[in-house]
Amino acid sequence: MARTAATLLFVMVWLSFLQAQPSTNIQLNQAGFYTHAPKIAVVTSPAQSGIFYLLSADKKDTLYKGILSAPENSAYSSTATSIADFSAFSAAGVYILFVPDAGYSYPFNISNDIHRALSAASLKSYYYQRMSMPILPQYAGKWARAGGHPDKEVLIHPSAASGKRPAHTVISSPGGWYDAGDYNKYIVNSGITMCTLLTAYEDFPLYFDTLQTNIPETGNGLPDIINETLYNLRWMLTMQDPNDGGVYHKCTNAAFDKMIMPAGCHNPRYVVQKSTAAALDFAAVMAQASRILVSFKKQLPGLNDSCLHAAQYAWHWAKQNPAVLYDQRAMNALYQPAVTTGAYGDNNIKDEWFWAACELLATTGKEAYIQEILHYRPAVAAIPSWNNVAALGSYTLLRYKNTLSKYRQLNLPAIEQQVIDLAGSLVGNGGNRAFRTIMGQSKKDFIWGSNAVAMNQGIVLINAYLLTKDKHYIAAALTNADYIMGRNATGFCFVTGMGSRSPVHIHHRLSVADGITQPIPGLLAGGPNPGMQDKCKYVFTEPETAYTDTDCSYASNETAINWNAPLVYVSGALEALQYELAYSVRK
Ligand code: G3I
Ligand code: 9MR
Repeated sequence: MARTAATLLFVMVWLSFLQAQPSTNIQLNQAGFYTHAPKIAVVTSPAQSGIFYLLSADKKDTLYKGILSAPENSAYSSTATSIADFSAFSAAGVYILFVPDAGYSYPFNISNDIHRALSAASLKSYYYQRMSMPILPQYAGKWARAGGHPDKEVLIHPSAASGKRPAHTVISSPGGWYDAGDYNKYIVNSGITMCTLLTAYEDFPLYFDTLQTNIPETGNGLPDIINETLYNLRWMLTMQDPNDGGVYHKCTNAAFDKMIMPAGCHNPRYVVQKSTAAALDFAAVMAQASRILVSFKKQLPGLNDSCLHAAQYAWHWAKQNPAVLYDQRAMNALYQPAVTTGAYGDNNIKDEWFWAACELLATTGKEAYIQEILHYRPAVAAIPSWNNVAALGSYTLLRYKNTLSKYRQLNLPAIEQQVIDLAGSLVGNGGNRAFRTIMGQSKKDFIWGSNAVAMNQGIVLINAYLLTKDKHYIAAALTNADYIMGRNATGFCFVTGMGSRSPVHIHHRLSVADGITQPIPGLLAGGPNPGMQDKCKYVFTEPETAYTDTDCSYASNETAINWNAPLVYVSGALEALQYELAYSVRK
């Protein structure tokens, strides 16, 4: 009898505990909502009764009551969804949603700077990725650590041997960021990353001028987004062979380091084969950096000139070596040691030619580059990725269209139309109906690094806004921030340390090996990827749910610099533009 009573008591306590827990069946941006923006939550519990309530944070007051939309089936998982739309409510504060059959949501904010913390954390994440220097407690708190991978003695891999630098020559290539969860650095992936961060600054200088991230350089008269990118830029400069202008494809171990801290890593480091993609990506970044650094000549005398010289020298090498592709398998058949780290091999480098030519034209105004722009211009615009960088060139031509329009042969209106058409196609089909996001309306969105697809879609949409001033595009970009922050079929806010339920077991050597439970904050996880190439255990395997918060999963739960960069761009852009969203809410 006593035992039955004890069991009953246990069940009652457990039930009340469960009731007090936020429901995992209400998916929303876990940071919250801009005061004047649309506000949507998605209910994914099987039984949906039709009504939802907006409550004060203490659950005592009901502030808004609404009707859930009829359930509909999601296209890329077996999830049924109902929409709770409370866009008409706009008072700032902290709130909870209550849905009778689903329970209480996580608490969330309504405010005018809802993504400011995300914007700062996503930029700060690059400080934690810095190589060859200690990460100090006054900037990193409990994530402080010793330095590692000094890269002052890096070997020329036999694949990279040249007359003046035979195999095993020692060069110095310190600094830069770790690429991702691994400890290597890759020029190709640095290319799109640097461009995206520098472009965030070019597009929204006033916002980024004031965004401080508490890094060692903060307060030195340069914006922190520039301070941070300079750390990787200086490394990139070491990757150019001063004897011919060629650029090594990567600086790497032969094989991935174990899951240990940097200070314990002592494997030999190599620079491997020069490639045309590396030279062109390098040229593009250096050309872009050069024109931005003109504004900071006082603080950084000579650096803009050095960058421009480096860009032109790499371009010159590419012209002489126009089709040196990086094929790791072929390279390993010829040289020892075999290199098995990330390849970033790309067999179509038309877009790299286009991008580099666009950046060089925008910076120098020299007509010589127009020939390549016309030769390699894309037929349609595409969402950028590390292996498809054409849109980066288009964005730049359009950013400088006032000065470049005199080159009528560029036909800038056609390039502009391509970007607007791409944004139009993202918006035109109505997005993912079940979650009301632009992300996830095509199965093709769910690839390795799918969360970066969502953020790069966001950048296309923001560019369409900058070109047309049509504010619908900002609202569309915001739906993808909502996706990243929790309004998705997994229910995760995909940025470490943000929101109420975010990845804890990210595939990230620094976060796994440091012995600290919480991962390094501000990192964007790769996201759903039904490819599941890591062969880890996935509980859910459909396109929009194939995500697992385990450190085994490099195919869905790694982080990478090229994924975080568009998050920095989009979160900053939304902060800069949020006041434009007022139009989109019906009162
Ligand atoms: O290009 C094909 C396309 O034609 C085809 O339709 C599609 C079908 O799945 O696949 C495409 O290739 C994919 C390729 O990325 C380009 O998108 C591969 O399947 C996919 O496996 C490959 O994933 C890359 C992964 O490395 C493996 O090479 C990711 O994009 C890339 O972000 C990732 O990068 C790694 C580095 O190598 C090492 N450091 C960590 C970093 C992040 O995981
Ligand atoms: O940690 C590596 C990660 O950065 C890469 O994206 C991934 C794919 O190249 O590879 C990871 O390393 C794994 C390796 O490929 C296979 N053995 C296990 C490694 C992870 O511990």
